[in-house]
Amino acid sequence: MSRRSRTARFATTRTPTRQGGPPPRPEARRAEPPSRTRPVRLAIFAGLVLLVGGVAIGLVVTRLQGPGATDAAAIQVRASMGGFDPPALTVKAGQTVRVELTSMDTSMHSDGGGWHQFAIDALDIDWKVGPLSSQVFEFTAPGTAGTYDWYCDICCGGKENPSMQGKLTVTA
Ligand SMILES: [Cu+2]
Repeated sequence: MSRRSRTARFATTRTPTRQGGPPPRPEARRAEPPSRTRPVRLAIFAGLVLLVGGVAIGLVVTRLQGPGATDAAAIQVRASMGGFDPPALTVKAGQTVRVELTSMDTSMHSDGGGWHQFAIDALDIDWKVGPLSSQVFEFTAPGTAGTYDWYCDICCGGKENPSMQGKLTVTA
C-alpha cells in the first residue's frame, strides 16, 4: 500500500467522528500535554542530576577518605579496584626500596573485601594490605637491570586483570 492511500483512508475514517462530536479544540488539546509533562521531566532531570552528582561526590569522598601517606620516605603505591597508582615504578639496581602500599578500597567491596596485593614472583615479593589501610614494605632491588611485572591476585578476577598489574623497572 502506498503512503498516499494510507493517508487518504485515515482522513476518511476520522472525518465522521470529528463532525459528530463536540467542536474540536486541537490547539488546547495539543498545548496541554507539554505543560503537564514539563514538571515531570524537570523532576526526572533534577533527580538524575542529584543521583549523578551524589555518586560523583561519593567517589571523591571515598578517595579522600583513603588513608594518607604515613611514611614520607617511602614510595607511595595506592591500589584500588581501578588499578595501581602509579602503575609503574623505576628503581636503581641494588637499591633498598621502601614502599608504602595502600588500599583505597573499603571492606564493602564484595570482590576481595578491599584487600589488595603487590606480588612479584621473581623477587619473592608478596605483600598484602587490608581495606583502607597502608603498610610499609622494603626490598632490595636486584643487582642487574631488568623489568618485573607485579600483580594483585585478590580482586577483580585476579592477576590476569590488566588493571591489577604493574611494572617495576630496575635500572643499572
Ligand atoms: Cu587488587
